[in-house]
Formats: sequence, structure tokens, C-alpha cells
Amino acid sequence: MSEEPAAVRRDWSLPEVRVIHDLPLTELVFRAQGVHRAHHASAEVQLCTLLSVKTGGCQEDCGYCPQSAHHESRVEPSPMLSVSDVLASARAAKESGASRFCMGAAWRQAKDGPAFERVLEMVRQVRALGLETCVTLGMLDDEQVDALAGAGLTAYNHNLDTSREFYGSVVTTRTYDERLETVGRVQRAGIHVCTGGIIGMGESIDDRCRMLVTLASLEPHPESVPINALVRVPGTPLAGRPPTDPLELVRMIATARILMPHSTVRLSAGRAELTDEAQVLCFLAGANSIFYGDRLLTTGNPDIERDQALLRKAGLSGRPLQQ
Ligand code: SAM
Ligand code: DTB
Ligand code: SF4
Repeated sequence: MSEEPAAVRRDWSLPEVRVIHDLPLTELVFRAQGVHRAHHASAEVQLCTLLSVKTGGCQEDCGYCPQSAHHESRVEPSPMLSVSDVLASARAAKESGASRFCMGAAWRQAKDGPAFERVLEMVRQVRALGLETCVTLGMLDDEQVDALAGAGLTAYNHNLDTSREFYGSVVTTRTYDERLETVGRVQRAGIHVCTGGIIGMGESIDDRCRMLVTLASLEPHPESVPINALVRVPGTPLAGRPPTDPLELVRMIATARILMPHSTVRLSAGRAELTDEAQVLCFLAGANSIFYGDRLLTTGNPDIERDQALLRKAGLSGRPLQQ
């Protein structure tokens, strides 16, 4: 913790962010690492395990997502998991060293009734294990946000995905403002917000920087910021995109770290295609969280043994449980 903490800003302009993003990579990573160690335990990585509790058949048309009913991606809709199945996965995640358990549902918006009640019970019981608990259920109204807060939810994931300008090229069934409204509701209820985006969908570098400007304008800054590299799933409209250059991921992570010094920055989807060296460069650039476990929601992730070996080789350790 050698540097004076930089003042947190919420008024970044696109040109300012673009200058940072485009710095020589060594300079950018050096600066990001300085911010990182001023605010975080520099050898600690948060391990979050993801579980899809309601898979497929989603009404939204998000171009990247295999769970959309609009695409040919052949993720069969499946019934919602039981609370006891979820709890068994959460216990296993805890035993493997995860400190956060994140549950996803392929919903446009959470609907009141038995399914939502079941999610609340999942949150209560996962929380009772001492794990941080996160859910991502689509759009929420005020009552649902309050119910989730009452169940002890730690964080709500709701990604902005990209810039306002590029958003309509990827999703047409909801608006950017609807996304921001849910994020605002969650923040007002005092639940931590986990919000970030995806690179590699055909957006420009300015689009990436605009998304970071918007994320860094939130009050408070998001507690966590997932940076996903597009997983190109056959049958989705974005399946034919070229692979994301890992160094572009490094730039994005470093810029997010500099803009949002206190946030946990998560190196999220896309790790299965990254080498150990590329991942370590992401950690050097300020990433301090990963999804940990053999699967993301419907696609693969490095297995636990590979991640444990990576952390060991790099001399990093999982963030301890905070009781
Ligand atoms: N249905 C809810 C929603 O959209 O908010 C929650 C689940 S949704 C799958 C959560 C996030 O996963 C999306 O916002 C998107 O950022 C990310 N995601 C989905 N498919 C992806 C893909 N193929 N590659 C990278 N990230 C993806
Ligand atoms: C986030 O930013 N990435 C996660 C989590 N939040 C919910 C989801 C990644 C999904 C990748 C594609 C899949 O496995 O279906
Ligand atoms: Fe549905 Fe979420 Fe996938 Fe969009 S990202 S299609 S809202 S599950």
C-alpha cells in the first residue's frame, strides 16, 4: 500500500479515458498496478463460483447469449433447480475455496411467485453458509429489490454490456436506460452492484471506453466490475466474430482499474481461451477476481485444478471468507 489513494472521480470524459486506454501497454499496466496496490491486497484474488439456476428459453435477444430463445444455439430450456441442489453446489464451492456464490437465471425480468420465492430461499441458505451471495435475474422492480435485500443478498449482477451507442446493435428487446434503472434501484436498496460488460462483439475502442465512462459515473462506483471476453457460441448471431486479442482484455482491465480504484475487477468469461501468461498479465493490470469452477452458466471455464495450479505458480491466493 505504497501510494496515496487517488481521489475517486465520477466525471471522466471519453477523451481522457481514451488517452489512458491507449497508453503504451507497459506504462498502462504500471499505472494500473500502482492504483491496484494502493487499494487492494495485491496478492489476493476473489474466487466466485457461478451456477445457472434457471437455464435457457429467455425472451430477450442478446446477440451474444446462447440462452436466448431467439437464437439457434440449442441450449435447451430446463426447469429451475431445487434449493437443495443449489445448496449442494454452494457447499462444494465453499470447500474448493470460493468466497462468493453467484446464481444466474435466464429471465428478462424476475416474476413474482414461486420461482422468485425459491430464489429468495436460495439466497438465504447460501448466505447462511457464510458465502457472499450474488444473483443475476434480469430487470427488477422496487419490491423485488427490497425482498432480495431482506434475504441478505450481497450483490446483484446486471451488466451494461457495452456503450449506449453500440447497445442497440446487440440487444433490441430492452433499452440501455432500462438497464441503468435496475442498477439504480439495486444501489438505492443498499445492495452492492456488480456491473460490467463484454468485449469482442464488434464494438469500437471508443465504445469500450464509453462503457467505462458510464460505469465510473455510478454513485457509488460498482462494487465489482466483470470484464468478459465474448464466448463465441455456435448458433448465436455473434458466433462468427474473430477471437478477442488477450492484450485488448489487458487494456480494458487496466483502464477499469484506474477509473474505479476501489472496485473488484473481475477477469470473467473467456478465460478458457487464455494462456496462464495472459491471465497473469490481467492480474498485473489490476484484475482481482475470477469465476472459479468448471462452468460459467452454459459454457466452459478452466477447471478448478488448472486454476489452483495457476494461483500457486503465480503466488496468489483466494480472498478469505468475510464472516
Ligand atoms: N438474464 C440476466 C441478464 O441478462 O441480466 C442474467 C444472466 S446473463 C447470461 C448475465 C451476463 O452474462 C450478460 O449480461 C452478459 O454480460 C454475460 N454473457 C452472456 N453470454 C455471454 C457470452 N457468450 N460471452 C460473454 N459474456 C456473456
Ligand atoms: C458476468 O459478467 N459474466 C457471467 C456472469 N456475469 C453472470 C456470465 C458469463 C456467461 C458466459 C456464457 C455462458 O456460460 O452462458
Ligand atoms: Fe436472457 Fe440474460 Fe441471455 Fe440476455 S443475457 S438472452 S437477458 S439470459
